[in-house]
Amino acid sequence: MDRFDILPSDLNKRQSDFSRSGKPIRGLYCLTSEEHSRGRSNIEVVKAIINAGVKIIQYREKEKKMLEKYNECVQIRELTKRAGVTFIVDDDVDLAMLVKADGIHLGQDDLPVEKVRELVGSEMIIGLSTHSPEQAQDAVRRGADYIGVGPIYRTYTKKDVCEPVGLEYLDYVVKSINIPFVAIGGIKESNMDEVISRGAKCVAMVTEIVGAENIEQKILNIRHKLGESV
Ligand code: 3NM
Repeated sequence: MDRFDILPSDLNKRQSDFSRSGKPIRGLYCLTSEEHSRGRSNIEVVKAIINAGVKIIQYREKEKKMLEKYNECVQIRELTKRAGVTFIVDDDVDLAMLVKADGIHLGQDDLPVEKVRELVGSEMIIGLSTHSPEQAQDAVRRGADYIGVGPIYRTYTKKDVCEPVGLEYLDYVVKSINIPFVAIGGIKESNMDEVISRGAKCVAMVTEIVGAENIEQKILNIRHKLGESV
């Protein structure tokens, strides 16, 4: 059997785009990356993202010192809370808990989902990056609230990224996994139609947004393509 084959038991699973805590995982999902932000600070970028109506933001900074990350996350928590935006912190469980983020996003080499759940409780959203059908099934078994599915296309934004998993893995997740998922990796305004037409309801973009000359206009174009009223 091919690894992308759909098992009969997987069929007819209804895919939800809500996490267990009731927060929607859909639409445009934005991530910070100051090194790609054309000299703008993360806070400036987050303000523009919120102004343009995005409902999920992940704080992702691999190189900064923890104190700087903490100070930025405190500000972003305040901004997102006021705007009713879901705020997810990448990797750092302690940081996510301290700033009372809505969620934590983990990678395959981070702490196990079920152990993080013991720490954060049932209300916090736990997302897990996955790159294969086996990892997606494992994420569901471990109790992840949503999975990242990628990289769909080639990307140079993530340092230790694997080869693109392509649209075949996306098709597998659409048909076989019944928790929300976020398609990620090399997704742009120019290629997002391909991802959406295959069933992705939530698309994550880093450089396409933070590196845009006019962040708000870029987001409005993308939200329009997603069928949102802007
Ligand atoms: N995670 P861009 S790809 C943060 O495949 C991240 O899990 C990925 O950046 C994964 O939108 C990626 O600039 C980087 O291509 C995505």
